[in-house]
Amino acid sequence: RFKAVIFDLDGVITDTAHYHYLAWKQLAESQGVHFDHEFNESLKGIDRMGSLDLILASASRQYTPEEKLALADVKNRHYQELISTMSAADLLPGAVAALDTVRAAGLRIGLASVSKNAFTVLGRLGITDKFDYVVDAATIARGKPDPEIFLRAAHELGVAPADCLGVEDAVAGVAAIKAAGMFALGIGHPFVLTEADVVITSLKEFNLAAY
Ligand code: B16
Ligand code: MG
Repeated sequence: RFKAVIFDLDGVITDTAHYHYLAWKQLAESQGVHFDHEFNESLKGIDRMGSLDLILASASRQYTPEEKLALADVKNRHYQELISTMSAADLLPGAVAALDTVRAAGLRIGLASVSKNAFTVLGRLGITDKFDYVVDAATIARGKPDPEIFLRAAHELGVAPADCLGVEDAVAGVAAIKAAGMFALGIGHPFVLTEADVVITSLKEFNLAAY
């Protein structure tokens, strides 16, 4: 019944959350801010500057916009160093099979990641050509939970939002899919992704015919 499937990247197709964790932790601690896995969870799906603002909210002083840009850049360079060794071995179980199932069913495939490193990550994973359209996060004004990125993907794929299935692991991402008027498949736990139409544990359980 769907005409397109729009995937999130981090936490759905690959797990870059750990690399974000390492890079943000070093940055946070350099500013005297405690950073742990729980904090990292709350940053899932939130864009770079939004994440930095959440971290610096616990700092003991105010930062100028210039200082913030410089800190975001330090984090990003560390993150880029960490992802530079990624390979197809970093694909999450079931991810390629899910993409191939969607392709075989004749549906269009989009990627809606707010990561400005998404093109690099897709390249390292070796799956760039599996997508008909990849949103360039640099051209998105409002991050998730705003529906902008999912609406852009649908528009560029030439499919009405109501005919799209969105796949997300983050609360903010599921909210963005629902706000876009799409069917939301959550990857994670139903107690967490309460807004999703269906929740599965990983793409290993992906069953297009069931939604
Ligand atoms: P970058 P997604 C998001 O990707 C991550 O979940 C989030 O933790 C990260 O801060 C954001 O990308 C921005 O990433 O610093 O590389 O631009 O889940 O939308 O694929
Ligand atoms: Mg994600």
